[in-house]
Amino acid sequence: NKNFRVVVVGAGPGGLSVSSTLSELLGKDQVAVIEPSDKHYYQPLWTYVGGGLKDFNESVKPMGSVMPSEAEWIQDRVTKLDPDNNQVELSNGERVGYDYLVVAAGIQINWDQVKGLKEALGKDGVTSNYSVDSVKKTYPFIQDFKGGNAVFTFPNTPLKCPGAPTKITFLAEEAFRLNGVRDKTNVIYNTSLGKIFGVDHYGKVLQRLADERGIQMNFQTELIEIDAANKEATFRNNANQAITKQPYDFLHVAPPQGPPSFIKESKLADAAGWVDVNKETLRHNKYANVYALGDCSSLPTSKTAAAITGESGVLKTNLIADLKGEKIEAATYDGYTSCPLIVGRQQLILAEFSGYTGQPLETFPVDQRQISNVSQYINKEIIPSLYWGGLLNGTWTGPSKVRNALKCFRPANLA
Ligand code: FAD
Ligand code: UQ1
Repeated sequence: NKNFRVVVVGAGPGGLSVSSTLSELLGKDQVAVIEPSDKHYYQPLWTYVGGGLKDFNESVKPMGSVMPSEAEWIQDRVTKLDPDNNQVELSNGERVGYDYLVVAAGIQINWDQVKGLKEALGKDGVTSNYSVDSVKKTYPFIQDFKGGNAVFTFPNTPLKCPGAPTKITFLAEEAFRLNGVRDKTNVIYNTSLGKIFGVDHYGKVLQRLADERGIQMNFQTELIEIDAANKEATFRNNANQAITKQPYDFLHVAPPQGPPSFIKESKLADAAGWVDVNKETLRHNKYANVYALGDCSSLPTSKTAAAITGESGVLKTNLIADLKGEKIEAATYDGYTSCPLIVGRQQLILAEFSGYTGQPLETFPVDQRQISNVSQYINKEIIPSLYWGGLLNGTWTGPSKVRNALKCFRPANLA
């Protein structure tokens, strides 16, 4: 059995932002990163890929090229967590021991929870920006669309980037206008939620925009089945249990999601299956040498890479204090998250807020509810560099310092 000072599970933005800093601090052979995939994906780009505004290749890098040089990459999958023995088990049966564990394994997509989805995906107008293969189909299907029903769904589960299903709806609606098929098209957005966006501060603006663009909204409406042969989708209304069938010519699915099974089945899970951490310190509520961040954590904010920027800074401060045996006042996470709401090829509403309080936490000294082409440029061209060159190597821990520095420019009438 190998033993490490710190073991990190997963090399998405959560795992890399932490392992880069810790491996630099502790030196060789001290930090292991367990990650099966040989590719790392910048998933926030996938909305732009689906909308035809970015090439898929810009969202991928070889895992070896983003792995911290001082960390040991164990290219395998964790199958079991054994926190009572400070060990994890790999798919090859080996065990890896740790003093401290950081879990950052992301969210699991449960394609099977919609009947017929797996078979239908990627063919005959059925697509999803939520997978590596199908995201490449979205734009070709939008361009091939000749009119009829364009249907978009939002699942009845937690999901990563809760704005993503809405963003692709707006981008597709605009594309149908540009392609001259909009007047023969019903754009239908079926969401399991009771409103378009969880935070009303931005949601009200978004709803007004959806109305202006003629997007039909159906609330509490959950996709339960796809009949690809007949191009028909089945929905359940979760307010009155009514079942409706809807013919589609284009269908974008945001699939049901949930905690990874190996976490759900472990002692680290809360009742819902997420890694049960303190929402301020990111330390596990029962096992003091375990931390988690990102999509697999129980942190009650919306699951985004933007949230991970803030989470990673807090986690590292607290874990480094543990490693050094220092008694410091714990760093605390405020629930910061962001949803760059792309509403057109050159239009974006940069929602930034605390998922804990619902209060806006805006970086720039303007009312960010305004549609902005500058925000679109920042999100499309600048934030990707901040991700690859700042978040992954541990130096970018979110915009809170920028926000504080710019505060003096903020008009008094803004929140
Ligand atoms: P992930 O990035 O999913 O990484 C988890 C890693 O763990 C993976 O590499 C995986 O291979 C590995 N892993 C899984 N299981 C195991 C195991 N058993 N053992 C070892 N390793 C394992 N966020 C934003 O901030 N802004 C956006 O605009 C935005 N848009 C998005 C649009 C789309 C279409 C999607 C899909 C996501 C979007 N996101 C956005 C969300 C963002 O991509 C995620 O929140 C972020 O990637 C989560 O990072 P993570 O490290 O927690 O998990
Ligand atoms: C951010 O830092 C980040 O990660 C690098 C994102 O994820 C892709 C974001 O979406 C956002 C909004 C931020 C915040 C950065 C700024 C400059 C507001």
